Amino acid sequence: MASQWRPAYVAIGGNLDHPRARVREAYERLATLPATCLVLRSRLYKTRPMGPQDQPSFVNAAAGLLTQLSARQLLADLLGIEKAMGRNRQEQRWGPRVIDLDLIWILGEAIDEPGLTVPHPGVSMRNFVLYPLADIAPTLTIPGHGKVLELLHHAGDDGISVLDQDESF
Ligand code: A4P
Ligand code: MG
Repeated sequence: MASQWRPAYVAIGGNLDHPRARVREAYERLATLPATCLVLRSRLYKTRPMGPQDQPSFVNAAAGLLTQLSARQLLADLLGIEKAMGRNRQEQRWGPRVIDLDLIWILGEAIDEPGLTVPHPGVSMRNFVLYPLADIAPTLTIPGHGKVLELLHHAGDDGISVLDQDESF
């Protein structure tokens, strides 16, 4: 019997190699994952880097999926997309990257294992995750963290703006 379809949310970010185009490419690649439908796309946000400041601004976004994959299978596919898009794993922590795909939440899974923690532990501190997520899942409550809109108000809007269509980036 086929597995159930479950909602899942993926945070997308990058700041190298025309990041707006790379984020759009990530959406297209998410849409081709097996046993998965890309259902929702957030707006794109220009965000100040968390971590080292001597790197370009990031573009951040969030995708809403329906998937039959397990959290582990989905993470493996996300890492596969990062690799296919040229992500270099030798980077410094929180340094520049062409694309980063983080599994924020998937219905019914609470996992804390080496290599996979879901819900993503950093979600409540990161406005560059919460603003895009609020576009597509404003009523979501993330177990262990809280309601997306409340987390967003707490995190604030420092360094974050909706990416203007005309802005070259
Ligand atoms: N991993 C465990 N759980 C997960 C999960 N739920 N989703 C493991 C994705 N990966 C998960 O990931 C390292 C390992 O985490 C993976 O191999 C996977 O097995 P990574 O992407 O190489 O780690 P990272 O991204 O360098 O570090 P970390 O702590 O995950 O940081 P973040 O949160 O990804 O931050 N500034 C702005 N403005 N916007 C950004 O998007 N991103 C980062 C990276 C830094 N500064 C930023 C942004
Ligand atoms: Mg990551």
